[in-house]
Amino acid sequence: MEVYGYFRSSAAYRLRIALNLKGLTAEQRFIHLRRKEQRSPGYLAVNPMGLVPALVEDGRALTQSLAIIDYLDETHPTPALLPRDPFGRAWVRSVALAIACDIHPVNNLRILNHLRDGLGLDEPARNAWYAHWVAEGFRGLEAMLTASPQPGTFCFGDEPTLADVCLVPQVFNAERMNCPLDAYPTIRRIVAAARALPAFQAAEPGRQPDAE
Ligand SMILES: N[C@@H](CCC(=O)N[C@@H](CS)C(=O)NCC(=O)O)C(=O)O
Repeated sequence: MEVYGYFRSSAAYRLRIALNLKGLTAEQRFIHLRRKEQRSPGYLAVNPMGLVPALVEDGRALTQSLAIIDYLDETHPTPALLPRDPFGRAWVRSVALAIACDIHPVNNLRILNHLRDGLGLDEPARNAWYAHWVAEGFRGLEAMLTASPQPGTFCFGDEPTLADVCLVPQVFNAERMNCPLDAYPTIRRIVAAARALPAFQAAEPGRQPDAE
């Protein structure tokens, strides 16, 4: 199994956490996003969308971090990253999708680059854009998590799920961009608990071989 990623990519970070939680190892291939290696013909042959992560197994490629994690959860069911009951599964997915579909994409590197190169926004304006969408997304996430149908140490109960796998990297991004997090005590509590786990620690961007 080969995983294409970049240390600072939060989507790749999700996949690293999931692999670690399941005790799986993969050969790492590093795609340097700031050098635009995601647009190289070689990588576009793996993921035509030009985004990381991607997973290649037996010569077949999978893209989209959540689809890859679903695949790993089905092929390596223990420990499960989704609850057993249908409502719990859907709820955990709703948190993961709120992050992966509603929060993450608007602050992705290519969007920020387009704000700079296509629309001429200066750095303070780009940072304000970033902080606005973090605040908007985290406001909703905080309310969702505070009303978790299974309150516990993590987003849903006392075992980490796909929701935590997505939450921790998103908070890392927000911290890196100096977004204030005081208004989100539930998010901070859950992330602190997850960060205490070795599987989450080993996936941290600063611990990756391509970290700068
Ligand atoms: N929905 C995709 C998002 C992938 C994605 O946006 N990856 C970012 C890094 S977190 C990327 O490759 N960005 C490169 C770019 O914006 O050019 C997933 O979950 O895998």
